[in-house]
Amino acid sequence: MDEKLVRAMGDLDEEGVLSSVEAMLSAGTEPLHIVELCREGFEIVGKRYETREYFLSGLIISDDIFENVLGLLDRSGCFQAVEEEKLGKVILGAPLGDVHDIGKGLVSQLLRYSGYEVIDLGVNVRPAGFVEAAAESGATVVGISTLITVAYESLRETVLGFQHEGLRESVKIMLGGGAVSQRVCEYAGADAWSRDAADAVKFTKAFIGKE
Ligand code: B12
Repeated sequence: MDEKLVRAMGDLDEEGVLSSVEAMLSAGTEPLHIVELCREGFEIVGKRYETREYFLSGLIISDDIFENVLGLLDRSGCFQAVEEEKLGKVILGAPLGDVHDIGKGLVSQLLRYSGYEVIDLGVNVRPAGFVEAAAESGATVVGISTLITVAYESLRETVLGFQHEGLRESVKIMLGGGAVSQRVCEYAGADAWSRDAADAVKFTKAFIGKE
């Protein structure tokens, strides 16, 4: 079943993807596992784009298909919102030069459902945009989602921006998205990185120190 979903996503077979997701939900599969399989499918799409088997339209179609997967997950009520006191504020955004926002959206949902207030700055956010938002809101955690390599420089500039404003000690910065790695984290001078949306919640809990 897992392989079928990954393959259908890679093949841009919307019907195949949605029927697999429906079957998995009925069988009680963890929604985050479904998301992870879709992410693997997206990787196939990305590779086919690199080898010119797919074009930009292929990337756009994969996004559309995933929107429908999210619709199914939402309707099944598996992402349950928690109504409780906000545990802290987290700023999220994609850096300057990057318009990918699917992973960021997932991270945002998970953080919200874990009781954190999310200030989502959207995509293509200037370094100063992150710094200003943290200064204005008092948020102490910033998450930056990066899918393309051209955005590495703006990651570094964002971290430097916090330093210049004297906020680096009070704000923790986590990176995520397909283009990040330990080396990128070190280059940018961030505090943590992961390619797993659930880690955004783990990091935030550790940074803010509340459960
Ligand atoms: C869908 C897609 C698009 C869609 C995006 C739609 C949208 N609303 O986001 C569209 C069509 C807009 C698009 C555009 C482009 N794309 Co594109 N796209 C993809 C694709 C196929 C999937 C991306 C995706 O959403 N994956 C699924 C999500 C769930 O994964 P994720 O973001 O990594 O998130 C997970 C984790 O990383 C983590 N996470 C995410 N954020 C965070 C944050 C924190 C703090 C933490 C802890 C965790 C975390 O949680 C998520 C769940 O586990 C990838 C291929 C790939 N391998 O990823 C290419 C890819 C990213 N795109 C690529 C390219 C080249 C482009 C374009 C330049 C194409 C063009 N010629 O115009 C433009 C970029 C424009 C720009 N300036 O940004 C390249 C980038 C190559 C590179 N080295 O830089 C890729 C890798 C394809 C490839 N292999 O060539 N794209």
